[in-house]
Amino acid sequence: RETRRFLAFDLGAESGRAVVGSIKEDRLALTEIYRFPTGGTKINNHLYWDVLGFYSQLLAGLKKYVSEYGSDLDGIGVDAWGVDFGLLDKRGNLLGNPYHYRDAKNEGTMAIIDKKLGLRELYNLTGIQLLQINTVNQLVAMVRDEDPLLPAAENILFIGDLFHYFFTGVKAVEHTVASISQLYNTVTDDWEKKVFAALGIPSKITTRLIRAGDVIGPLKGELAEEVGLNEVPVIAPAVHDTASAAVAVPAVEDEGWAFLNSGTWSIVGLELDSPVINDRSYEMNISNSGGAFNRILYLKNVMGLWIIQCCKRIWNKKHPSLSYQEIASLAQGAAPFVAFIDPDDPAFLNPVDATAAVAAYCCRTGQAEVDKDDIGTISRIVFESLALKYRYVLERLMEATGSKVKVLHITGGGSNNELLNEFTASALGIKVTAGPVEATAIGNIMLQATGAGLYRSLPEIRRIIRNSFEIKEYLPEEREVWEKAYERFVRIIEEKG
Ligand code: LFR
Repeated sequence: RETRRFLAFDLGAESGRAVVGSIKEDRLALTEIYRFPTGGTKINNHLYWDVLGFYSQLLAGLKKYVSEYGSDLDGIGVDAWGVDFGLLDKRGNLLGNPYHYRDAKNEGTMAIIDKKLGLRELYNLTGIQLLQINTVNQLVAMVRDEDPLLPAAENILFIGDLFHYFFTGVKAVEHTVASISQLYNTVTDDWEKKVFAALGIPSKITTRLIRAGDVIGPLKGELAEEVGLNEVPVIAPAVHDTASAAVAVPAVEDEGWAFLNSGTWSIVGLELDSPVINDRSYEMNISNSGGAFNRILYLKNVMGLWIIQCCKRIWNKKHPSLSYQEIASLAQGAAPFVAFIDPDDPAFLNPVDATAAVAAYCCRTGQAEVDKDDIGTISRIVFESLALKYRYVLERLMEATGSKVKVLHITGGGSNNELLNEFTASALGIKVTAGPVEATAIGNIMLQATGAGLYRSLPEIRRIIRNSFEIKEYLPEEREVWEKAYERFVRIIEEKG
């Protein structure tokens, strides 16, 4: 066969997608063949992921593939958001439902970690930003709560790894997703047993590590038969979605670039050859997360479009048909620079009513009274604040590494938001490019293709991506106005009570 085909499953916090990548000569063509909603499930005060439901959806995606392309396929790989995990018992069965990282049990875990190990020591050992959502915090909560699942657990598998296991029966954890758990040492490239020991987390749960591009095993015979596929290898992408997306950044080497993968989270980062773990990176709480091809993704999480997703849910009660598109156009029509929020304020981690949380932040910081039902104003505040926060974070990434960024490449679903792209270029005062939207699925596919022997390096892959997808460019406008806005923004987020 001339055309090689790989199927990427990309699971996000809002939706899961099955995307077919067809590779012929130096071009990649993408087709989304299946999509389903994800999102958390709340039961009795805990927030979970319905992974068995997702699994049925993945099988439906495989069947859809067969109905459209036939029984031949060169590879299957799953990526997902990081930090969340399933635990397997000694017979290899899944224990309970994986918790959602926004579950409230993680509150109070930083103080425990600080007491038992020291936050600085945790950072020194792992090089990962301290965030309440991290795997280590979730496990510390389970230890604190004497969760009976933990003593019964023999293996930890992150969400994408879990589906690889369901597909193949092989227990393996891919290194990029292990790296952001904060149970992993990026320098020694292995699980960090000191963290387990200090925090009382059973280290027997550590699972064999693999790298992006490794063949995990064939899709189980009975599954292949059920969905109608011939024998097909399951090949690990970067299971951490952000690391798969980073592969698909249309960057030219040495142009002085940063990336922003924009989705539920906005991840702002630089690609480095080795980790930077020092006082500055600790103070600025920057992650040295593992990347494919042995790169380090030096990055920070910004709360991102999650805030808009939460606002939309509230507005949709009164305006059921309100779309993201309409939200953006209402924002465009609203008055500029009315007030700012710090998107990373804890008030926005899991708000009951995000529109009220935005209004309350503006009021509490003495900026303005805003009406929570004013869709244009609230969303404009969020978009402007995101753009300004990107600059704030990017300045810190540059300062800690002494590098100069000349272009920011925005990828992911959020790169569709033209207004936010314009704001970002203006806030940063540099050129911004947007696309590809499906960077994560593309990275997933290209890493599978690498495992299948098609490619050997990142520059080679990125050349094909630039060759295959349209990339838009945005240049800064109204520089002075945005400079002033930035000064105001910094004052507000640094002084807030
Ligand atoms: C993005 C992402 C981030 C991670 C967050 C929570 O989808 O994977 O990289 O910090 O979700 O897992």
